[in-house]
Amino acid sequence: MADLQALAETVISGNKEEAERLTREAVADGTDPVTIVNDGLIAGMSVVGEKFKNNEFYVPEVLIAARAMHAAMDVVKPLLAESGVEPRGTVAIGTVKGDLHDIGKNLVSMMLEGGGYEIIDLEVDVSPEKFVEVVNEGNAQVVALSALLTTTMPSMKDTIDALEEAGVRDNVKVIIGGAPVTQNYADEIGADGYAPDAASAVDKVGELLA
Ligand code: B1M
Repeated sequence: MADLQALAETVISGNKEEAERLTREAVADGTDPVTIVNDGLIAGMSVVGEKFKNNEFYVPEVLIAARAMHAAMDVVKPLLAESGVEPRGTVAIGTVKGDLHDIGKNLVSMMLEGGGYEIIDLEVDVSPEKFVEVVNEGNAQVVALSALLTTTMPSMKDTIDALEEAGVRDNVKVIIGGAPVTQNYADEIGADGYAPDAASAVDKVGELLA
């Protein structure tokens, strides 16, 4: 019987090789890939998210844990595709126009992936038009906007306005975050949600899609 608690521990400690090995072992044991993801990988990343929230983990530990999670995910992904398992939702994420900071955005992206969401990563300096284009393609249920500069925060409002003008605002939930961003600002510009950190972003997206 696969030890999924041990698998979760390898994600928490960022032991990539062990995470891959235990995942292969679980697959060989016949453990359901969804159970591997939920009770091993997502369980591990949830602990990482909590530790990050409580300042017990810092950015490097989260990145190392995410790397282990990704490596293990690569082992199970083909099996998930075969069994027709749908992701919990698809999130189009990017740092807004004029802003090149991507460390926080990447953490949010990795935590969401660890939380079972499909990610469309638009990277940095993403224009409102680009977000509209992706929403128009119909794959994303959530648009996630990150900004680290007070001067680029207005791009968040521009993006929401552009979604409205394109007539697709009601098709998606918009979540925003980044060091200078607040719940008040989210309310002011009509975003559906705000999260102060990567782990809370996973909770918020879950809430918005519930
Ligand atoms: Co820049 N920079 N930077 N910088 N930089 C800040 C943000 C700044 C506060 C530094 C300072 O002056 N004290 C300041 C902004 C001031 C302001 O606007 N009030 C600043 C400035 C001014 C600039 C430049 C203009 C500097 C210059 O060239 N004169 C320039 C701008 C470039 C541009 O974007 N156009 C610039 C450039 C850079 C570097 C390229 C050198 C580098 C970025 C490298 C990279 O990202 N690849 C950089 C860095 C590293 C920083 C600091 C030091 C660290 C940012 C970071 O990565 N934090 C930053 C000072 C600081 O914050 N101490 C600073 C770690 C990261 C994990 O946290 O991104 O907050 P954070 O993400 C958190 C949460 O905010 C949240 O979750 C994450 C994890 O918990 N979160 C979300 C983030 N996005 C979210 C989205 C969500 C939900 C939660 O939902 C969608």
